[in-house]
Amino acid sequence: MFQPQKPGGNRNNRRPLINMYWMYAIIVLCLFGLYYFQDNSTVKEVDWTDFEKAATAGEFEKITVFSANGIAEGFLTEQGAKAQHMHRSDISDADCKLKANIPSNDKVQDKIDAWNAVLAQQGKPEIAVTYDKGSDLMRIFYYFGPIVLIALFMYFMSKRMSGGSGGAGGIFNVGKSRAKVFDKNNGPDVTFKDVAGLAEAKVEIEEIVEFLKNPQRYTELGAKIPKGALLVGPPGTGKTLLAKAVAGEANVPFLSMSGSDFVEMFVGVGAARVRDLFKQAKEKAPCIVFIDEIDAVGRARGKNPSMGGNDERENTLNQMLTEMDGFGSNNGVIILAATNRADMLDKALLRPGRFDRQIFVDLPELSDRVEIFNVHLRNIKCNAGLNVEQLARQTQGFSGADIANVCNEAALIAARNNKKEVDWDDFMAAIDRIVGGLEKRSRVITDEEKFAIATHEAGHATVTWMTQYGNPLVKVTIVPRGRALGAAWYAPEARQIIPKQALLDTMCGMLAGRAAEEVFLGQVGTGASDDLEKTTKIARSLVMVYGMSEKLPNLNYNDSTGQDYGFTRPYSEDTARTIDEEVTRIVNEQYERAKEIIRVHASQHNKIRDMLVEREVIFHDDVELILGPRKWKSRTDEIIELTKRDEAKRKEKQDVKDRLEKAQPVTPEEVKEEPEDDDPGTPPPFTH
Ligand code: NHX
Ligand code: ZN
Repeated sequence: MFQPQKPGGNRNNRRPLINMYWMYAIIVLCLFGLYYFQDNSTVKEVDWTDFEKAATAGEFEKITVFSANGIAEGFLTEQGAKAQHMHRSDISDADCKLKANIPSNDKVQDKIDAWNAVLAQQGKPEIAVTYDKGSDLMRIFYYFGPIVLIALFMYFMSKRMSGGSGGAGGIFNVGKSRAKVFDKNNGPDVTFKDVAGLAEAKVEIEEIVEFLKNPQRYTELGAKIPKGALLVGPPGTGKTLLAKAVAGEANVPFLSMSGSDFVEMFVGVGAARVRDLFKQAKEKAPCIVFIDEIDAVGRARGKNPSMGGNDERENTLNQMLTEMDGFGSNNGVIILAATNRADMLDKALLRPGRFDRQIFVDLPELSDRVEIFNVHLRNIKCNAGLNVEQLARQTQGFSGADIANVCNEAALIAARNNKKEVDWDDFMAAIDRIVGGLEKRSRVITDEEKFAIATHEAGHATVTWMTQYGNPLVKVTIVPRGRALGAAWYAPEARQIIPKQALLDTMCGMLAGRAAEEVFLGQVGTGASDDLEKTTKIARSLVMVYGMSEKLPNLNYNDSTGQDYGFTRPYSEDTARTIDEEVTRIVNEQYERAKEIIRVHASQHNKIRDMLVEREVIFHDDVELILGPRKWKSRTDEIIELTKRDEAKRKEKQDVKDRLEKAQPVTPEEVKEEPEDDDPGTPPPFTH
């Protein structure tokens, strides 16, 4: 382990002394060495008498004596090799040798002298002798070298896997946390300025940065620093962005991890990673740990152990619970976590002392969307007259990520059309693209089909126009887009509370396409499947979630905790049948109502249908010309009016304030000037 370094210390000499390339080089060299020193000869072991016989027969060229081992090797001449029935290998051109143990009582040199004397008598050449004393070491290396090399190799491999800041994978490393560590030098360059909207969430999260920067401000008053905060909200609303901004602003180390990083096949690995993450965090304290998508581990633990469930995940969760609020103190470590399903999380995780505070990150409101658009439009060359507020109004229900996508898509569309700047039409096309998919003008549609599609869409338009809570219509189109052949586009209204009648009106409008087909075509087609699916879902939640049906009032059979009841329903068979009956009845009632509205407004419907067949796309104002102004004011208009009124009030106040400030005593020079400028009694020059 490295010693903790002093802040001033040089952090750069952490490089290992021998790096991996040197290791490879050494291994290759050793292999070459082995090959070079290797005894690549053909050897026959014989006993001493045979060795002696060969020597006296003059079959040896030379003899090497390994005195330490008591071995003699005789190198055979060509004839000698033949006589011993040995062959020189063609490939290695190796020597042929005879090898024998020297009898311990013999004096080798005397023996060889004797042999040479015999050979001299026969007129044959003498045998040369060399003595090799140091063969022991060579031999040991020869036998143990490869093992040592393999051991070294494995040591360095494991070292390399565990080393480095990235914390690469590898079998030696499964229990290590895979947190990405950011600090002052390599932090994400996101600040709170880059976070548009989310005003309330920002206040809370900015406070967390404060906790880390000067904790004594809070501890002096006896307050405990919170352990963690949970960022909750739908996807794309900027939870991760907020966390990144904290990292960018806090100036403390920031450990980022995803909940799924804890999940692994092996038993105990998740818990080990949690332990390691917290160990790492404590070493770096004060610091922030960010766990994205915490529901991957934090989902509520199953109730019945017989189901088996996911023991491994539960172990991981238990480890996290103990780490966050165990006996060990982890001062100066604040844990941020993000999820889009807070209701699914284990209750133990949400208890004070763990994630004490939940920060809701909601879909952006109108004013937030204006801000978000402004952030994303900073880098986009757009038309100077672009009405950002109108854009924000057209993107009700969009998340921050969706808006970013709209801006980018608009720029792409403008570029495709070789425009110099991105204008309103590009943004509209981008929104349509994102909501409805790609336009498919190439789809072949017969006139008969076109008529049917127009009938269906005109039905939607007519009925929503004529119901109180029908969403304000934006346009109706029979241009195929994505999977749809046609569509009626609405600006969905942002409601906090939805009255029952609004649900009924929505269903009525959705069923109106099918209803128009039945009324005017005499038969219905398959196309309305999506409408029916949505309608049935609404009807079902009206009965089961909102408790609004007559037969099952004020009952909620919804399970918002996400905890499964196994395969049992929390209601009886009778209730199940009643639910089905109520859903059926409600849908039927709305279908009949839609048909009724269409019959009453048949002539207008047909006008809209014909206009659609002719123009393919018609807009709000065209429909208004045919159906007349709507009886009910749209909530959006109301909100706009409210905002305008607030704005006017604010301006008025500001004006009063300004005037008061001006009326205050001022310096003599200003007093001199002022009457000339502001005197209302002075008539304009040209009236003289
Ligand atoms: C088909 N599409 O699948 C053809 C190509 C009744 C005039 N054979 O209700 O286009 O029939 O008011 C999301 C959005 C399926 C999911 C639209 C899944 C459409 C759409 C089927 C108009 N407009 N139906 C509508 C339509 C079809 C479908 C969808 C979806 C039609 C209807 C699609
Ligand atoms: Zn439809």
